[in-house]
Amino acid sequence: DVSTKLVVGNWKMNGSLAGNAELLGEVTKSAGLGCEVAVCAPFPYLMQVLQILPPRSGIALGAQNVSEFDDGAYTGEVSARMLSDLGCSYVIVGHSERRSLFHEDDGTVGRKTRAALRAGLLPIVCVGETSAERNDGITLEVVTRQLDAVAAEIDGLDVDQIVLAYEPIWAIGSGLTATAEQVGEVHASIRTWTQRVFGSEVTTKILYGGSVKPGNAAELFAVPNVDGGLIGGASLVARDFLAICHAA
Ligand code: G2H
Repeated sequence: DVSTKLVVGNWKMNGSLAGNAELLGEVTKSAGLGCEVAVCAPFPYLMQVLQILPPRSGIALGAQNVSEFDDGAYTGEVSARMLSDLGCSYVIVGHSERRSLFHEDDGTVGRKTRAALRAGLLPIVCVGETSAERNDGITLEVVTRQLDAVAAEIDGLDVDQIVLAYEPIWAIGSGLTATAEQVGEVHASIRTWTQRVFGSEVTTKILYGGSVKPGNAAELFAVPNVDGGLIGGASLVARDFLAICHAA
C-alpha cells in the first residue's frame, strides 16, 4: 500500500544499550508520527529495541542484514526465521555498504530477499548506482539489473511484501542528496518495473535513501513515486528522525 508513507531508520553499526534507550525514549515520547515507522537496529540490540518500543507505538522493528541460508552450519550468520521468531517485521537487504564492503552480488541479494519472504519478513531491497555509473549514463540500466536479479530468485513468493529503496551510492552518508528530478526519474523507472514484473495490482513502496535530513525530507517525499525514506545518519538523532517522520 502506498497511501501511507514509510520512514525507516537504519542505525547501521551504531548504538549502545544506554544510547538506544535514550534515543527510543525520545522518539516514542512524540505521539502520532503520522506515517509508518520502522527502526533497523544491529542484531545484538534487536531484543532491546523490541522491549522498549511500546506495543502500540506503531514503530516496527527491522534488522539490517539476513543470511541467505535457512539453518545449520553457517557460523556467524543470522537466519530470517530467527528474525521473524524474535518479532522483526522488516529486514534491509542488499544495502550498498553490504554490496561494496562485504561482496554481496546481485545473486546474493536475490537469495536473501527470498529467504526473508519465506520467513514472512518484509524485505527492504536496496538498489542504486555509483557516481561512475551515473556519469556513464547507465543509472537506469544498473537499477534494472539489480531488480531483475531479485525477481529471478523469488518465483512463487509474495511480492506484495517487498519494499524497494533507491539509494544512489554517491549520496549515502556524503551529505550529497540527489535532486528531486534525479530521484523522480529513477523512482518512475522503478515503478514501471514493479508494474511490469509484479503486476499493476501490486502497490510496492519505493523509498528514497541517501542523506535525507529534516531540511530536504519534505521536498524528497513530495516527489512522485517516493513512498518514504530510508534514513541513516539522521535516524540517530531523535529530533531529526522525528522531523523527517513528520515531513512524510
Ligand atoms: C543511506 C542512508 C540510509 P544516510 O545508506 O540507508 O544513510 O542517510 O546516512 O545517507
